[in-house]
Amino acid sequence: LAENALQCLHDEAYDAPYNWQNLNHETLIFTGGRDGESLDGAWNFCVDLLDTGLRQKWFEMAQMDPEERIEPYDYDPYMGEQVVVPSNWQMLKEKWYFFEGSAWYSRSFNAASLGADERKFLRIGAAQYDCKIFLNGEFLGNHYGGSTPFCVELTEKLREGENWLMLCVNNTRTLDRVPMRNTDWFNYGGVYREVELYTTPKTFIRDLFVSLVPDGTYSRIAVEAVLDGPDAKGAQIEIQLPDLGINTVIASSQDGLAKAEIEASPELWSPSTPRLYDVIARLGEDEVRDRVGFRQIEQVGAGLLLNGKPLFLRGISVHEDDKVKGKVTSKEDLERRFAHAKDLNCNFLRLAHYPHHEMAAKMADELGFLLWEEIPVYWAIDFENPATFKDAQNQLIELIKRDRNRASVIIWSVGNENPDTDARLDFMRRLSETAKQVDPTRLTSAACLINHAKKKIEDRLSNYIDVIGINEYYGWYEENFEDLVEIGVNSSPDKPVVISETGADADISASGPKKGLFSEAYQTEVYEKQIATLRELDYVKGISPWILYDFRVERRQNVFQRGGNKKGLIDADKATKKEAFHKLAAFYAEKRLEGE
Ligand code: GCB
Repeated sequence: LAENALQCLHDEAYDAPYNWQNLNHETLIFTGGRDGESLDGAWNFCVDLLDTGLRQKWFEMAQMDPEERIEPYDYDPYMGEQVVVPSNWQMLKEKWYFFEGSAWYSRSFNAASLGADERKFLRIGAAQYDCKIFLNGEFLGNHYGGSTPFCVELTEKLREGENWLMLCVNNTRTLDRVPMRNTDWFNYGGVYREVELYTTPKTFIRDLFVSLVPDGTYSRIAVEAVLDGPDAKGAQIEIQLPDLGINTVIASSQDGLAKAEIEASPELWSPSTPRLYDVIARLGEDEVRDRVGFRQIEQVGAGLLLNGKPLFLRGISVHEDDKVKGKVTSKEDLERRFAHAKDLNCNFLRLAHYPHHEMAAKMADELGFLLWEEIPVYWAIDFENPATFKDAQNQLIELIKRDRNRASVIIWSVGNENPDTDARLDFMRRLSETAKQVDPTRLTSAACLINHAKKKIEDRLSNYIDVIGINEYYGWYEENFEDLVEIGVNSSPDKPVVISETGADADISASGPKKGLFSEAYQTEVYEKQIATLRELDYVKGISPWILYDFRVERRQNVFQRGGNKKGLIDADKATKKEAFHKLAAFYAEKRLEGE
């Protein structure tokens, strides 16, 4: 008791020793072509609203029969309730629906003894939001950010035989996080993407970036590999692209970086010809693989060019959300998503407002869709706070490192609808610069601001990004449609504009209205007017209306919303299309005929 009381006096310090944020983009490993050992399936689970676990150090508890224990204790890490990983706890039991706080996951796994030349890594696809990892009673690391993968090396800590892994995952919305407390999507918690173990040689390929040199000649492929381990310096890495007849060796420099530009004339990747090439990289016994498309995306004045040809983005925005599974993404879910995008005659998807499952971009590569990927720098976050910047920047780098071999991804978006303050400008300008440093082959964007008083696109951030995203809700939040026309006249941006959002709610359930706001008829009318107006704005180089499916959100509770944002062109059942779906599909069919 005394100890507990003392801890209460120093409450703010209870989790300090576990908050290193040492699991970040630097500890990620490249997993393409590697065989992982899945740790998905049943894990022991317990919610911990008061963070007692960190205070009492539950992770240190010895494995013993409960009847043998000589101290009182509040948790059974080796037994108790079970959940399936990946999952969001909100979707599993009603009592966890609005739970925000820490939850503990634990399970054992067996490990053979590691060979002298082996290393072992744990990779977690995503955990919302703060995840602390403990192995055999010891704290190994902590990751911030709810939608990007992270890795921790287990090599030195692994035991032969049974090992106990424990995760403390916290989804509390706080002022310093990215996003912070107020969003328009549901705050799902938990380990909701795959968990795997990987074994590599001591010196191995930590990262591999393969791209077309963006110089307009389409004649060189850039390869950049990061080698890690005692023999990384000066090591020889073999790169093969069999279909291009490439088989070459690159020597790494003193810091283990192997870089080269290789002459090649690949068939270019585009939505109509989504050609991918097998890439194999070998370093001694280590081998990784990927399938990579080669193409060039450019911003030239107010134009967007793909492989030198003008491009119009026929898009749709999409959240990662499912009525039954929450944020857990399956192959079937993504296949349905892309099939719906195809029905809409889209060539583009905006994956809002955070990094989606990595399978989405892999599928887009194969199927031929262009993607906008984004980090959750959403609305007003703590732009003044250096720790918040570090977190946002890390999420951005983790996303880029994960997906920069994906031809489908053309835009890194550094945020959405943020107030135009000095601190925000500095914060987001630096994010855009970071994206360019980590990946000089793609464009940057953000959903910028309209000055409604001046009826003009006006946002200082637009000077520091390549594509100006605009969310405009004429016919919904803004009543007067004529203003949109005026904005068109008043703005003459020197960069391409993409209408990253527009739309209106429609409740198509039996209790939905038949006319006026929230009716299907009203949503259709908004789309008709939007389409008519946007046809006239020649600097608009694409649109991604809001949104493909209705989605769950805590803050929408009126009689028609009932806990959901109903701006979907398809109901949350992911099957029933609304009338506006067909209007947009017809517009896009026309645009496609125009060759755009
Ligand atoms: C927006 C936000 C998006 C919301 C949408 C809405 O501007 O970017 O996250 O869901 O509006 O429905 O209000």
